[in-house]
Amino acid sequence: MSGQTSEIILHNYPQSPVAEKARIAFGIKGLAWRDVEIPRLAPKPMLTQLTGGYRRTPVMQIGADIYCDSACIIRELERRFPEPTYFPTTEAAMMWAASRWTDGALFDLAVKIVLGSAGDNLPADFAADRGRLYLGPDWAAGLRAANAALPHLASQMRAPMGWLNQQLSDGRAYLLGEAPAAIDAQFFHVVWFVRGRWAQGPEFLAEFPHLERWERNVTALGHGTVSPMTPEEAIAAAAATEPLDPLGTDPRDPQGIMPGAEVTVHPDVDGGEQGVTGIVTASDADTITLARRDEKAGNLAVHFPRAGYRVELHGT
Ligand SMILES: N[C@@H](CCC(=O)N[C@@H](CS)C(=O)NCC(=O)O)C(=O)O
Repeated sequence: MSGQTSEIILHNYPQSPVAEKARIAFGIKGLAWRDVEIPRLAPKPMLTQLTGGYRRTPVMQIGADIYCDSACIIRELERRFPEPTYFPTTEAAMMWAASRWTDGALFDLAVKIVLGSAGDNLPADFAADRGRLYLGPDWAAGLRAANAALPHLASQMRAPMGWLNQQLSDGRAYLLGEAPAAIDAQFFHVVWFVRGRWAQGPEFLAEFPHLERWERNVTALGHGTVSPMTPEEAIAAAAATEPLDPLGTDPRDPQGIMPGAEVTVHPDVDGGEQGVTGIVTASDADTITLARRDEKAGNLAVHFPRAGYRVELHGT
């Protein structure tokens, strides 16, 4: 059965910068979507019922297809809604490559600045949750180290903000010219986080007038057309349909991953997170799809990016 006509649902919460990236991505394509607000802290039982254990934000759902991670979301939106494209120039490879850095090292740096500068003002449960997720088992020491290193961390953020400011100084509306691209959303979410959640963020960014003009342009793209939905409605929407037909198999897979294999997928970082187990229905260099079944939501297809995720084959 086709999930093509199902509504787009984003499981997210307002303060999440990675969700802001997805919301801007909806804005670029002018899409209508339903907004399911999830808790900021685990456990998130209604979300993990759909994902099979993945608890990060955001997760996109279209019918019984569940897309984990903003890169997977952007890739799927481009596949289903090619116009206007997220890749308005001929440098899509450069954009994907740069996004591995915006979503990885640059985002982690912003997290260290935001959490490190908050010091003792962070609620204990939030500090423990995000500390473990981003700073590893010894996160309390990591937070203290970030707090002690704030001027250094700011210097690491200042250089790339300067690069963007310089590129934008010719008056272009967006990073690649007059058309917004995925890379605008991918850089913007970090700047949005630094501005909104670091007390010194606005003063720090005031050094970069072209960047600030770009921030206003990206903000003006908006979030598409959004209307709220309850988690119960989202689960019912999954139950009402079947996942899309799987996209294909890959005889060159370096791990020998083939349809029918049982696997567990984890973010490839030491975040202490639960993996998601299921049966592979499709995989290629960019995406892996697992079939799983939930008592209430029925048959589901859960999609992950390959880059940044570890796939463990059972029985090997
Ligand atoms: N690589 C993931 C990262 C997602 C991520 O780390 N999101 C943050 C929120 S901005 C998160 O999940 N924090 C913990 C939570 O929301 O439970 C993506 O691009 O979607």
